[in-house]
Amino acid sequence: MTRIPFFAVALILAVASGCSDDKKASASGKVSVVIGSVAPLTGGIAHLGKDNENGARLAIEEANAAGAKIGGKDVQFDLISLDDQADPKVGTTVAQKLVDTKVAGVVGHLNSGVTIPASAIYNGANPPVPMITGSATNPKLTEQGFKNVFRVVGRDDQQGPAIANYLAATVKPRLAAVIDDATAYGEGLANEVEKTLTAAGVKVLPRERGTDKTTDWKAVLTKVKGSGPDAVFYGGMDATGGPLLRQGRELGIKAVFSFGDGSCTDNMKQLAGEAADGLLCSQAGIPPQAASKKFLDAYRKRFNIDPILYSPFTYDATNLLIAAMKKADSADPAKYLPELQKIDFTGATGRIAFDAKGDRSDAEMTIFTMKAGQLTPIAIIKSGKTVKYEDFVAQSASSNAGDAAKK
Ligand code: ABU
Repeated sequence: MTRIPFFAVALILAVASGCSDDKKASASGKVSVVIGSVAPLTGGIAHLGKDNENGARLAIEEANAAGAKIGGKDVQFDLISLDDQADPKVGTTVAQKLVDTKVAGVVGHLNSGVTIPASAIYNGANPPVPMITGSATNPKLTEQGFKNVFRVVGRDDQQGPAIANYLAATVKPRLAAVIDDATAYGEGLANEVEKTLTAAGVKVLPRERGTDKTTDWKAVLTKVKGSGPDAVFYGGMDATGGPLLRQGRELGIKAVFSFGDGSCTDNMKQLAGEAADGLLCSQAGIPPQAASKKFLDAYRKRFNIDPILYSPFTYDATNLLIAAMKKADSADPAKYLPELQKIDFTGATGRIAFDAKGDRSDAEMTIFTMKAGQLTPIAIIKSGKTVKYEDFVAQSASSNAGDAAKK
């Protein structure tokens, strides 16, 4: 399976339909069930989009290798991978294409600012198309009352307090600067961090802002430097966060820098070099290296690289769609959606069940630091409790989620 260009979607329709029980046979003679994967595959965060796509692709390939029967017929799962360019307008256009293609389900999108408007398109379809994001963390996504919308990572109203409380407790800043990229994700997370820091007694400077394309932060950082903060938080993705960190150090800012999940990637060492050391950052789930050994071995074998950020979650999201279809014995969204809503599934990232809003129950948050060029997990926060990462690994030693972390 290769990435399918936008113009080829119509062609795929000739052999594949995932929506009704009256599906067309694929070239293999099996009934084709089409699952959409959507993420930015071009632009500054294409590496993260590809990571998300890889997770979905691996799950589909494994399901096909194992063989599946739905409604008494042999089925083949087909992946349509589309590029939303991290752009809300492109995202809604792509979402409409997937609805028109009658995909059985969608894994995506990556960015909250794209996923939120796209979710209205999937919800407005008849029947609504189930979608699971493995990376969009803005709370608004699951506050819209859409019953077809799910997320397998945590929310920014969990992540923001997690990283801000960790920062407040360990760095004990007197004054903090908060910067965002003016996206739904970056601004929303920065708001949560600011609220938590303020509640912890930290004075926060007036908000500074760039965009999701800003790579020259010197004007913003020069202003920040003038106020002498002890801590700087940035809400945005790694393609913009890396230059921000590098330029901050070049300007002589000594503050502790901290980022959310979009900038909590190993790419930071390429983007910011030695300036990345000492960075504190969070991810809205377990670290990729703590995913199941089965997933990590298969991912490395298939793609010859390590997962970057959320591919274990898009892998699980895809498997959740497939598991719900099998349980319902139907790939018709109207028939399998009720199974997805009440699913209890153990995947590469641990046990997954959804609450009434479609959020993952009891999602973990991980705090990392960059040490000697290595993004290193320090602590896991779950159900309001913070445990050292080594203790989390020891506690979960017998579970799937802990196996790989021991390596
Ligand atoms: N959660 C970080 C990146 C994706 C987003 O929520 O926009």
